[in-house]
Amino acid sequence: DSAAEQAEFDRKIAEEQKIEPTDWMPDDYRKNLIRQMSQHAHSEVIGMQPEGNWITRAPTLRRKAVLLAKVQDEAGHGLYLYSATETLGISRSELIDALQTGKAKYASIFNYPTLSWADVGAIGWLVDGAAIVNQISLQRTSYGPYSRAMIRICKEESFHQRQGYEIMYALAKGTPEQKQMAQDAMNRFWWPSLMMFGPHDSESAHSGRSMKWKIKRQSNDDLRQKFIDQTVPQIEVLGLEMPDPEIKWNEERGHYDSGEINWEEFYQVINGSGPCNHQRIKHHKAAHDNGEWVREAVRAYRAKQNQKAAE
Ligand code: FAQ
Repeated sequence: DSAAEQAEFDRKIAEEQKIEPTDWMPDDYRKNLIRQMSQHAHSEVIGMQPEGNWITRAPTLRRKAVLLAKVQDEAGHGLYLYSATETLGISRSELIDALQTGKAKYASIFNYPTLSWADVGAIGWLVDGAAIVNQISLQRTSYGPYSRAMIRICKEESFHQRQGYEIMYALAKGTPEQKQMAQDAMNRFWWPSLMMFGPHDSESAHSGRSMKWKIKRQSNDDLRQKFIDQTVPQIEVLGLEMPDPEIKWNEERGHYDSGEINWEEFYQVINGSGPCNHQRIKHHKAAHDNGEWVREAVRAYRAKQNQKAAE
């Protein structure tokens, strides 16, 4: 009966056991997971666009090969996460539809344009860097398929972060013009990277329940602080100026203090009015429509196999 099922679910969560697709779970747990995991999947897929923009213009063959591989990895992460989401009983086409009609969000960061080659470095370093901090925490999430996806994805994201930092390092130690490009890219991507962690804990609608269910293991603000603390020394190694004049080591807290995020900008971007929101969805729709022949071929093949099996 449902009281016993709920008790069994609660016991598993309390004892750090994973919830698996065939296990009973509360409806709201399932819904909240579908929401977060699908938005995570959409982020990976939409996230291919800003960097994809530079594949044809990468400065060397080596940089091009690395970037191509990195963007392909993001596609893989997206597909991996869609599959994990489908284990909760929702179809891929429903998920894609929610993205294209604006019902489902994707990470705000991907609504900013990539204006120079240095942006590719800044994205790998800061955006993948922020993604890893969040995803390392999610390796311990309570839903089995999501947790296992995170373990695999983090390994690849670490490589992405390193390749981005290496691009930034080359530019920051290069000519004055190159150093300026690196500075400009970091300045533009710094604040949007901090926004990736979501609103302050006090404003976070889903955090309470997600923490209780152990879907989320650390709060938005704690993860953001962790990212700032690990990234500031990297800025120092690059020899760039701080993107935020209020960044300052706080001996008492044992953390860096920093300035306040522009939350008005954050809400504008997540509600569809960022610099590239329209362009990103338009591009996704076009790519999806162009791929219809593949889905048609899959359906025809499946029908043929079914017919053969029936004969
Ligand atoms: N952007 O109540 P909360 C990557 C929404 S990594 C857009 O705090 P929650 C790798 C939130 O969805 C990026 N929307 O929500 C890569 C909710 O709206 P809803 C993807 C945001 O879920 C690198 C509302 O605000 N990573 O792609 C954002 O408890 C380079 C209220 O917020 C993940 O998705 C935002 N920044 O906490 C790829 C990680 N922040 O759904 C290519 C998994 C908040 O009610 C290139 N997700 N919102 O309409 C999470 O950890 C969580 O979902 C948070 C938000 C922390 C993002």
